[in-house]
Amino acid sequence: MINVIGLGYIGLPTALMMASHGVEVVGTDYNKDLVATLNAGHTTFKEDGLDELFQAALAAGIKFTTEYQRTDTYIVSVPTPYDKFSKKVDACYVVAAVKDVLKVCPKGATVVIESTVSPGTIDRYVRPEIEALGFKIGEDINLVHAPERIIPGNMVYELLHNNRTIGADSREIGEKIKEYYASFCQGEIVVTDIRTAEMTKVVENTFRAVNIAFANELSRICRHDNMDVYEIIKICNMHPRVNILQPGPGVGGHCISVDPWFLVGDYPSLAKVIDESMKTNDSQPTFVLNRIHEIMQEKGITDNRRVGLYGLTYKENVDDCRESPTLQLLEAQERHLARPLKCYDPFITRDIVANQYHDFDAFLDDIDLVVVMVKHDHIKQNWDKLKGKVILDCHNICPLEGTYHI
Ligand code: SAJ
Repeated sequence: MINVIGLGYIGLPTALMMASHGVEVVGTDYNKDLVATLNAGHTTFKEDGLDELFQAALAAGIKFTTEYQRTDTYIVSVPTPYDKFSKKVDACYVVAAVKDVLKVCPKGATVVIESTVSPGTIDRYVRPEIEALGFKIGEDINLVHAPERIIPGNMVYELLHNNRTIGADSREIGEKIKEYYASFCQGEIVVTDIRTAEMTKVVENTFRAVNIAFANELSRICRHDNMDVYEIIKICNMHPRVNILQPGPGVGGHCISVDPWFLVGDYPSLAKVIDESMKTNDSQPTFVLNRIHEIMQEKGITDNRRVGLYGLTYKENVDDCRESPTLQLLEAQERHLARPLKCYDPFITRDIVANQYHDFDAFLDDIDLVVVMVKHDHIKQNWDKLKGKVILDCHNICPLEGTYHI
């Protein structure tokens, strides 16, 4: 039996996937409300195919509880927050989960850490805690790091099809854990050591962050001299060895906007390109804010109560607002003491910011300038309603004449 610890964005789909592929699974989370919701037959967030997967896992007998189980294999997928000042990963939840496992597990059990950690975290923070409690790693307990790679918005598909990495101290344990993942994963599964696995995960997200920063920087260069960045990227990407990503209003989510900082925090004198890239991405919402001011002046809009931000989530078609560019923009705007801009997001039904609307038409009625911060499918189906508005499109998706871009 596998006990999955932490039933969030990664733990839940992983637990469901294994359960629906014949592995006996118990999911544990310290959040009683979350466990109660799952036990009442409801998922806790939206993803294509997640509800169907949930039903299949329930039919296969998955259980949810707040208690750690006594078993031989654990998968830990708890959050790894990062300290905004030191830029270092905070492994406290991982360490706490491993310590709780040690209280109940039999000798020789294996703990698979799926949470993203910076290279060296397991050596520096997890091993010493285990050893301090008198356990011998490799005999009393085995450690594995199997970082996830699934992308929010397409998680279920990617869980099934992505290649995976498993880092283990011993080949034998690595191969044993590989079998569990192979129960559902159709991609290739590479077994390596723990430090390599830690590094690959952070490097993958850093690669994307640096490349988004490049696109964002191009958007500023092009804006400075009135060139069309999208046309330029489109043409460049026709070169067989060029593949530039898209500029946007900033980078959000809990991965690309966070993980690369771990490398900057741990290697401040070495991670120069990464540091600059992260600063570029982090200042992109302020760049959009300046664009809003420019357009307001050009169009004679003097009152920022007539400006509305469309989209609060960190990217399209998800309901996750963590580190979202819109929230970053609002924070930057607050520093100028202006009245908060109006906001609307079809995916966010609870109130999370001031001046948030829950009705799209009412939102549009109250504004003259719409800033498209997120390219939800919803807005692509509603361009008609935006006719007559001034539009700042941060993603180059609006077909209407006269649309402004970043
Ligand atoms: N973005 C751009 N321009 C682009 C692509 C993305 O501005 O061309 C922005 C998005 O709008 C968003 C942010 O970047 O704000 C991040 O979105 P994303 O779709 O690039 O990535 P995430 O954070 O949803 O998921 C990433 C993925 N990592 C990589 O693609 C290398 C995913 O595979 C990881 O599993 C996930 O991080 C994670 O959990 O680490």
